[in-house]
Amino acid sequence: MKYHISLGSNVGEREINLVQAIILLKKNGVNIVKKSSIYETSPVGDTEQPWFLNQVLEVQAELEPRTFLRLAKGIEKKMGRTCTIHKGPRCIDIDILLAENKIIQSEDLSLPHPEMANRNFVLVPLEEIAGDAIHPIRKEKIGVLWRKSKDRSIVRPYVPA
Ligand code: PH2
Ligand code: MG
Ligand code: MG
Repeated sequence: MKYHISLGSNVGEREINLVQAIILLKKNGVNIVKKSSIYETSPVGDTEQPWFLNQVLEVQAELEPRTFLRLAKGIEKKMGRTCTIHKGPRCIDIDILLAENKIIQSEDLSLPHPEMANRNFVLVPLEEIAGDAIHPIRKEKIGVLWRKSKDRSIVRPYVPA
């Protein structure tokens, strides 16, 4: 199944954390098909935390959505996600955005990701690699969601120091 996933890091060596997450995904049989650029983004929600690096991937994995979710959570844990503050700083956050046109609404997993259309840090990199993808509930392309987004947080290309 094809998935679009979002990576985010705002603690430690942020770029290395993104690279490490990709290495661990590959090790677990996930094929990386496309990678967006890396963006530096202002925090959404709790703004009293460091800026993030965010990236979106298109991947191919022979895994059901819940199995893939478990893998993603396992990688987050392995990478030392020690912070327990909900929506607070984290070494790595791996979120499943889309699983083709699947719609899942359950306690443990919601697809499409319920906040994806409200987050510039998702829409900008997703538009870069999947501008033609259709949001299966909104039935609109990513670029349309982006133009309609009310999020005013900042998303800028990441320039390594
Ligand atoms: N993740 C959050 C909350 N806020 N803000 C940015 N810019 N990037 C994120 O990845 C992010 C966030 C919860 O997962
Ligand atoms: Mg998240
Ligand atoms: Mg998450």
